[in-house]
Amino acid sequence: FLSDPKTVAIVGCPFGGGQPKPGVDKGPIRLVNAKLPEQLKGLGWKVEFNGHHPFEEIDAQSDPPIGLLKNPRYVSRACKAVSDVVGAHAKNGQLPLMLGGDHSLAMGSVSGTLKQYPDACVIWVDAHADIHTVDTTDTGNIHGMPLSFLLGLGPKVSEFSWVKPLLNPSRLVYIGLRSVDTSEKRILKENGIRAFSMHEVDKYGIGGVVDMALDHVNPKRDLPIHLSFDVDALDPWYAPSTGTPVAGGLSSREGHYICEAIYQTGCLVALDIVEINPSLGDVRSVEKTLAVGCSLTRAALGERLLFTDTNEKSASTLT
Ligand code: 6HN
Ligand code: MN
Ligand code: MN
Ligand code: MN
Repeated sequence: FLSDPKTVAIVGCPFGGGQPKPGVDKGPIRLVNAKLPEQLKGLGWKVEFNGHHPFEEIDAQSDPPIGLLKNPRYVSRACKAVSDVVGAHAKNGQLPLMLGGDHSLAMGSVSGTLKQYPDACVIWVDAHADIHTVDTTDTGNIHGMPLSFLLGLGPKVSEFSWVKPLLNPSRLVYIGLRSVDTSEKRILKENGIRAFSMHEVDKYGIGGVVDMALDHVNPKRDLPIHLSFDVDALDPWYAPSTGTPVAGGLSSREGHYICEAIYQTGCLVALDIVEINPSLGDVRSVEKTLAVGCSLTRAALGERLLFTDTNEKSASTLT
């Protein structure tokens, strides 16, 4: 799916309007300062990064809630911008890497991917289902809702009319869930959406879960894959600096295994790494979370524990 030389286009999204905690907008800046672009170059990628996306602020007065939805215009405009940028990179044969910022941004990134690849499937790695509709949300935080917009579920909100319901429920699969609201469970059931919670990870092991998830959304391993990775899928031990941590999550290796296995399909066309909040926790927690964010990204872009298939020279000198 990607052009040669394989290029990753970093879409830095300093944005936190989809949730209430300050600081998540600094996630992408800190990931880039931690030398993520250089690390990806080290894996053999050409890296395009033209600075973080400048989102225009909207003052709270001109952005009152719509129903329960908080900052609806701010979130909608930011996501529309992300959709356009991600779509353009995908069209160029580049792999867009969206660095959040909060998970509402995936409304934009997944929209951009689906514009270019209408048959793409989405693998959503998260503690949460992020599928509340306008009717079911109890917090009004839009980072808990992006999938309902992408799937076209629930009442329409004209502010978000640019989001086309391009995602078929059969092309979505979750891994890592453990905090799913009652109304979200109903939505998953009604729409027949396949989900592998931590219970299934415990029962089948991460290898079995990833195989089953891929068999469900991508049985012949020939469809493009958008991987949307919320770092709160990891246990808070490994990713403490995040806004909605939930105990009992993926181990560091389980998270990396998901990324490695998806890379190995050769079908990955877009990646989101979201919800790192460097304002939460002590210095050590922040360092830990940024480091795991970088290494998950490297794993999804081809880093191997033994040899990297993108740098055969180093593999052959080792033998
Ligand atoms: N995330 N279900 C909760 C809510 O507010 O609707 C939590 C959402 C968390 C969203 O972590 O991306
Ligand atoms: Mn999420
Ligand atoms: Mn989450
Ligand atoms: Mn909720």
